[in-house]
Amino acid sequence: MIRVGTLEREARDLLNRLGVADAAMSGGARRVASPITGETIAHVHEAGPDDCARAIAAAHAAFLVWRQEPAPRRGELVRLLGEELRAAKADLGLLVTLEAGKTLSEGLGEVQEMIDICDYAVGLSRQLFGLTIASERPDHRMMETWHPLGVVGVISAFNFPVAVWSWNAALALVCGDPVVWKPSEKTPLTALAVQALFERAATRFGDAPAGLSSVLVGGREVGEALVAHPLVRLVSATGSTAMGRAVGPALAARFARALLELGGNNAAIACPSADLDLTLRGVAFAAMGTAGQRCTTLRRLFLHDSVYEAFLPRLKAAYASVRIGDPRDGDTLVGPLIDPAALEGMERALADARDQGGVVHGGERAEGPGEGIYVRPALVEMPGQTPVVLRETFAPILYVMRYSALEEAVALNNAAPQGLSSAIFTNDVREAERFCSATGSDCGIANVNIGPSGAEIGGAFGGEKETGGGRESGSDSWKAYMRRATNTVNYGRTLPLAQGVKFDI
Ligand code: UN1
Repeated sequence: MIRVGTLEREARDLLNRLGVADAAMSGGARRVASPITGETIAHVHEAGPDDCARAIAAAHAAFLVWRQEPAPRRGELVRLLGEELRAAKADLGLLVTLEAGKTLSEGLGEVQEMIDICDYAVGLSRQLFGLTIASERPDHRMMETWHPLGVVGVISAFNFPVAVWSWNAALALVCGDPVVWKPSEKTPLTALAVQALFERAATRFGDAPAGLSSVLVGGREVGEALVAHPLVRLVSATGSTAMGRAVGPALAARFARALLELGGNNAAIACPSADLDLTLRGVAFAAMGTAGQRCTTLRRLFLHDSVYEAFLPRLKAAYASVRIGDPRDGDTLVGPLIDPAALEGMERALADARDQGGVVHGGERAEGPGEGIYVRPALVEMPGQTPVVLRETFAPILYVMRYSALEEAVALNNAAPQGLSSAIFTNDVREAERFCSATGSDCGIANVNIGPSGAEIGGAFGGEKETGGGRESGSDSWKAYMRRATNTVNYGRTLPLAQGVKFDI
């Protein structure tokens, strides 16, 4: 259904319901467009240098109070945030769809991911355990204690406009750290909405210090302010490898922590024993879902010689028939690209692929409402892993190649400069285990019989090489948000020195 010209009102209604004050927007200079139709849906105020300095100072003042709050009580605030998110799921999910162009199912899924990480963090607030370590000296005990770190800066990307904040914020808050957030300049509305929900939770909590969570809408200069400020102890940044190359060294120069979640050029291998029905579904979602705009999107597919002829026509048929259109319509699977620059990047990559011997299926403009940029996802048969295949293009392009031996496929998987996610489709336990082993995939995520995208929050999320090395979300990722103290306690009456050193005065 084509509905043009109503999005601004729809966005305003949603923002009102979510508790965003008109003052946060009216008279603002930054235009926010919906990728659904390309139309303007709001203008928002931008933070200037003074706003950044003020937010960071307030966050630091909050830190001095919040770090003294027992961790399980900090968890109570995150529990309330989870309740607010549950109550607002429908509205916030739709706002994600309006602002980022994801299908409604994926917009709601993103909010569910926020709820899940809140639940996780609440449990974690009672499990910030340290180790007790055997001392080599008599009457001594060694232990580790984990303390709040300080102000955490979060820089997030348009494609997961709210979930990535929550992976960081839910953990940071239970760990005792305030959060200052610079959302993508393409998606400030969802950030303002999340901040409003946080404030509701904080009001119900009662005595949360002001400045515990804040949003700074703006461009590169806001990110630079976070990265440069001496009171920001950790910056968690999601985005391009180019951005990471600027952020990482700047943080290193002042010995602050960097948690980088950068590019991905994720591959899947379909082996001779693969269940091809399951492979087809796994590949289709991972490559075409979110219009190819996840950092975990499947971009390279290696098909064994023995399955190539059987599988490729089925995949081509899925590409030719996938439903593209308004992401608010329930049967749409592929929504719009985020902006014209994304289309340019896609067209450039397809032209390069043709030059490098590729045969392109799809990739043309598709029907959609208004000025939204809709494309048919592209499937490209490549003669080998040429330079364009090794370049991450943030668009729905899947390069398909052949292989004949698993070692060769693993080497191809690992040849990308990035190392985020990967998958193998096989029913051969040797192949599956090899892929997950030290000599298998070199990525932070290596899956068996599921695609590379759509990770759950329970595992650590992130990757190696040009992906940046950071880990967010589950497992022991919380440790990045705390400082570790090793305590050696002597409960004896003598002072033996370690390593048998003598120093008798
Ligand atoms: C991203 O694209 O930045 O694993 C994050 C996934 C999601 C997160 C993607 N849970 O696809």
